[in-house]
Amino acid sequence: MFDTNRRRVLQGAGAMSGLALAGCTGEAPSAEEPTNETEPQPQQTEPTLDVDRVAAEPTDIPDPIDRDEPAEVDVTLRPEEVTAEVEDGVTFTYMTYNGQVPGPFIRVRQGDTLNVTFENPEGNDLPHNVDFHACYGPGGGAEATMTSPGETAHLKFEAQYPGAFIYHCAVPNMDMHISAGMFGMILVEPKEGLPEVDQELYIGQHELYTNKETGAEGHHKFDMESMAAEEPTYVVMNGEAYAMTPDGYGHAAEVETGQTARVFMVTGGPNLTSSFHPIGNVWSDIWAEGALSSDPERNVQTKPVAPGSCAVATMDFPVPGAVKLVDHALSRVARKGCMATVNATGEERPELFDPEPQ
Ligand SMILES: [Cu+2]
Repeated sequence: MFDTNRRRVLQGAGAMSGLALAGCTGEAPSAEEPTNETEPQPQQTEPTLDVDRVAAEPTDIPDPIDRDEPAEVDVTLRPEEVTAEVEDGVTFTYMTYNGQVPGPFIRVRQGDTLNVTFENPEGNDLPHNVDFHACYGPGGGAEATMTSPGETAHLKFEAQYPGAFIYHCAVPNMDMHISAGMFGMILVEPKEGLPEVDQELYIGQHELYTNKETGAEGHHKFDMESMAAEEPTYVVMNGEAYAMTPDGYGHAAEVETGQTARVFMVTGGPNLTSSFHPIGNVWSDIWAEGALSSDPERNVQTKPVAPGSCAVATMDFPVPGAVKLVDHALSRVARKGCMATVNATGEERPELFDPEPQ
């Protein structure tokens, strides 16, 4: 599907703007310009912050669907190019859907029709689009939504099959755009709905490839070479290093012991598979690939979530304490920013877990 569409997307991009094609050779907006040392160069100014936070709020998920009939659902996606912090003192110019990474959580029911408005803001530098994996149709809608800055496109499709699916930018430099943050999840609930849980969480993992060392202060520019080599500077959950931990914005969620939580996980990549694991817990049920038509696997420790795929998992919290959600390729956790925590509070249960047995 990709290959047959790619040429046409390339042609479309070329017709609308040379920027995307220029980017193919590495002349992306943040790439280094050659300098002429005999002439004075203009003062290089570092981009200023556009937003305080690019990390999607993990609990910002539409409510479960309470309908027996199909509906038409309006969705507006705006590709927004914003400079924000990856961690304290480190800035990066992200490409996002609606200013957050991952993009807005879209929730529909099998059989619903989506009316998508795709608004590429005037102030952007690049063309963008969206490919929904929940969509039967060329490029998942990528060609229909291909827009240059200042253009708006519309797409209508029926979500015919249930599951949790990624959506992502699919311009010619799609790896760069996804790595800069352009991915999110669309959940197509089965007609019968999902089992009830107490909390739902939205987590997206992806890699940032920059021209500086991990943690080096200042503005990091996008780096094509390290992306081609698949050697990321950061591997993050929800766009920023350790955003959803007590060192960042706080726990991804607070639960009480005895409650259940459902984690919606999407791996944007563009290159690395997440070995998704809850430290001090287990995936009680997990629908690999987000394939909700299948039966879940039970009590799974670590589940690969490939780039361009999702997982839907439930967790139980019989005892209190923080659970760390990680990619079990642990150098990404220890050195590159990849962790989110969920904190369970409640009565100690020494008969189940006793850290200081007498
Ligand atoms: Cu894009």
